[in-house]
Amino acid sequence: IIANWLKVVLLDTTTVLGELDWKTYPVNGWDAITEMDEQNRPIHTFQVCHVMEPNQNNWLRSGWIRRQAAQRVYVELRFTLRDCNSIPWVSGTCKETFNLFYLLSDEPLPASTRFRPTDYAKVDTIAADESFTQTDLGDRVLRLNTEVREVGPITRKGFYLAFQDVGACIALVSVKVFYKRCPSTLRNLAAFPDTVPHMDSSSLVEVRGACVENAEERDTPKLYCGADGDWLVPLGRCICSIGHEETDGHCQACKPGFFKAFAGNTKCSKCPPHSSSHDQAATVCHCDKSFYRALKDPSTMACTRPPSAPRNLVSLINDTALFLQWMPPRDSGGRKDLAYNVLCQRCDTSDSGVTQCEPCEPDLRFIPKAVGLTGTSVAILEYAVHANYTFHVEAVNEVSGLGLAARSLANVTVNTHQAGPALVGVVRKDWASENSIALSWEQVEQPPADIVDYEVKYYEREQEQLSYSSTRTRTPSVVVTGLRPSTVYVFHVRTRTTAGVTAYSPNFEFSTAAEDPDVADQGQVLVVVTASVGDFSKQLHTFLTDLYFLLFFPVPFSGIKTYVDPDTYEDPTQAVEEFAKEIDPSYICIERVIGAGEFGEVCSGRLRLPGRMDIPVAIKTLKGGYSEQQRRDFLREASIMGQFNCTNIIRLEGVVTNSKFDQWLVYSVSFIVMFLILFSGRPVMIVVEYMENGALDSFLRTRDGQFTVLQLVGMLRGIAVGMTYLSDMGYVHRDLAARNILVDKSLVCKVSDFGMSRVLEEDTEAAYTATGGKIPIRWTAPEAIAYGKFSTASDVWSYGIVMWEVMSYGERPYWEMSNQDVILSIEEGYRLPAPMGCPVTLHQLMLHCWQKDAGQRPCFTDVLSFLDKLIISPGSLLTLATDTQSDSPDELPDYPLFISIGDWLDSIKMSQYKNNFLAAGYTTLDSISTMSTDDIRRIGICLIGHQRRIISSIQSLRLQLHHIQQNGFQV
Ligand code: ACK
Repeated sequence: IIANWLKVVLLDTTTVLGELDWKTYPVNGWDAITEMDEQNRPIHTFQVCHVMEPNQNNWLRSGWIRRQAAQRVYVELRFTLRDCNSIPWVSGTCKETFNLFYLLSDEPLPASTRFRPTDYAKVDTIAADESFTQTDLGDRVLRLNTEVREVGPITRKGFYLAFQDVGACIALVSVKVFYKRCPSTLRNLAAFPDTVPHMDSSSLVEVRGACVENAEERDTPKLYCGADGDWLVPLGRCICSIGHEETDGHCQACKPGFFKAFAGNTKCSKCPPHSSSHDQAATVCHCDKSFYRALKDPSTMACTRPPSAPRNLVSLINDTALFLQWMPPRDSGGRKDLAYNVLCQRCDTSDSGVTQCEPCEPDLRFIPKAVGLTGTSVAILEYAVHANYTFHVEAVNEVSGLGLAARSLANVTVNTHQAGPALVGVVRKDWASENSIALSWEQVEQPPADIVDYEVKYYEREQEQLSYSSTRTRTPSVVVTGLRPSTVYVFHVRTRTTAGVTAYSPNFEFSTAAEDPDVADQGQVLVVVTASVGDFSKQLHTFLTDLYFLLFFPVPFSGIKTYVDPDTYEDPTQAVEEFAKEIDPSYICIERVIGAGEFGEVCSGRLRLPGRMDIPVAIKTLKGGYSEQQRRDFLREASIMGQFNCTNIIRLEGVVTNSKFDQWLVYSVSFIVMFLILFSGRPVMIVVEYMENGALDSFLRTRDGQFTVLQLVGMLRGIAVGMTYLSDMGYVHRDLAARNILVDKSLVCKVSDFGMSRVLEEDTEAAYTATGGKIPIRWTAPEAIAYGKFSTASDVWSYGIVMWEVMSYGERPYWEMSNQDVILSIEEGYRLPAPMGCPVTLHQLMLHCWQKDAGQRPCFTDVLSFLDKLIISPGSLLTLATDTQSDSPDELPDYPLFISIGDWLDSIKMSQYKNNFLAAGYTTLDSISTMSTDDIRRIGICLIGHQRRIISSIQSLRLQLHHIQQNGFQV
């Protein structure tokens, strides 16, 4: 039951103001008594009390009562009935009940109608509950009874009630006639009208509800009106429409600032970030200015905007491919669907100095693709040489282009000057058979770098380059096989030099010979043709895969040359002559001094060889007043460097050994340089390629935290390529360290500083060992320190240290520990922990390089292929080494508080954070030694550079504590 019935009164004798006009039969049976109450309202009472006389049959009949909507009515009687025993001398005729009757009629009976008791139907015999009630005092009080009887069904428009007395003593105080209705109600957002129950008490009235305003029907809302006027069994429901929510059974409009996009009984939601609704009943919140919603975005999602431009876009160009790398934009616009598009333009400057740009040629290949990149790098193949490309990397998301906002572009201009024109003259057909064509060509120009091979690309002319094939040859001729008879093929050739690929030659068209019918019948030829042409796309795929790996991961040229130690020459000058080109000083233009070495200044300048473009170079000079030994030591490096030819090894352009200083005066452009030359007597110089970013260690220190892990791994890969080359040549570097790696403008890292004996004199890191040699302790493998056992394996150890330097942005290995302590710690098994933000895989590689047993360390080829795997699946770089882990074998001891937190922070120039540590409860060095990067962040140190410095110092502290635990505390 869900609602209380509604009472509709048809008659109430207590409220009838005038005469009741009820009839009595016989006239002296019932007595109508009307008294006035204190408010002067009539009280109608009917009495009868003929208890002493036998055979009583007194009737009292009401007026005609209109039934209205009633189907069944209720009669409520209030009366007193005397107990026969209470009447003295009462005879046996005394009764204690009376009878209730009714008569249906559509209208009042005419006054003349004779009263006939038989016309009336009996409802019930009414008895009193108890005629008298005993009071506490023992008095008997007449008690008022209330009895209710149901009368019906009422099938006519009205009815009469009649009361039959058969000899009782009754006072009928009030008669109330009413019927029940189910009241109008709201249920499940539907309104139900008030409803009269069915006349048959066992059946229910089904009522359909109407949805309230701003609601809509889901399942037909229904209620059932029961006979007693109660609502039963609610079914179905309505729900508030969009823009409205339920409040107190109604659907109210959403307030401004709120919205509801779907019909349902949910509340209005607050407008998501960057959106608002100004009116009531909003079904959607509109995005604020410069914010947007993509088509697929749900209305509950915050409005977003296009990302900002990619950051730190750099280009890298190696032998055959051009790489672009960048960092994600600072602002992703609040979305996760960030992608990048690479747009390319080729800009050429005419002789008159006007630069014209046009879209790049369509055959430029982008790997993996140019549009919709999700990673932050792309490789570009098939670019033309001697061209200026401008690449725009655009960061986009689903809302890019929706507004008027400018595009988020980062630009980089790449100049592909390093290779040269096609180098191939006319391509001639030497002979042709049905299935083969032999071609040859001439090399027209002096190549700028050594020729690796030629690539011949060909396709059937009729196929218009839908698919093509290609082949390689080391000589300027080739026999292309697997062709179809009588078919015209288009060929073009390009040269691959160690400096990159050239542009393709123009197209040359040649036809295969006509088919010889005798031979064609022989299945063998057919087989060849199907194998080569039918399987074309598979071949192409294999070829492209090979090419991809060749371009991305060129394996250094190995096993052909071996390194010749210049010390094996009786006269070291001979070695210089053999391996280093003598440069006429008039070709060198010195511009400025960029550094100082042990032997003299290092300058930058330009080298202008006749017939060649001038190139930027670094010029190492030998101080004036040098001894013959110094001159030999100085030039020793050139005779070593001159033997190498690898992208990741600093390239020797040549040496100046026998010049006259007056020649120099003409060519030096700066006063300092002129001065320098004037005082250096006969200048001796080593000219090497210019590396714009200088030494790797200082380069990283000034760009703390600015590279992606992938960029750092790219640098490490370059160094590994250089070291693989050196180890293949049989050369042991002995002083591999970040300070001896140079970085060019495209972030290509090259190994430099050759000629160990000299280098170590110069290297401020080198210290004398017990055996008297001078060794850079922190970078050197233990067996090399202990017994001078230098090998490629000891270079691998140093490579591990370089990895650590790179990943920690130029931190000093083993921090401020003394050399002696470093040696002892290594001996005890301690190894450098992973720098902050270093992927665990890279730290594992470092630990692998630092195995005590040299035989267990990886070789450089292993290192290189490991790094290549990481680059191909950069997901492997996502797990970072946890920085709380202790790399020491045992737990740290309790140790005394040597210095205060304040002193410690002062010592690392981070004094500004004293309060952060103290406020967070870090008051002892003991407590900070277990802090992680997260802890550092939590106490409010947000700058990455500062986090790195503090974490690094904590690691160093941990190491020192471990050392103290092992060896005791020495002041
Ligand atoms: O860190 P840097 O700028 O890089 O300072 C040192 C300095 O000369 C003394 O060695 C810089 N340097 C050495 N070789 C080159 C080179 N090939 N290109 C550019 N800078 C060089 C080195």
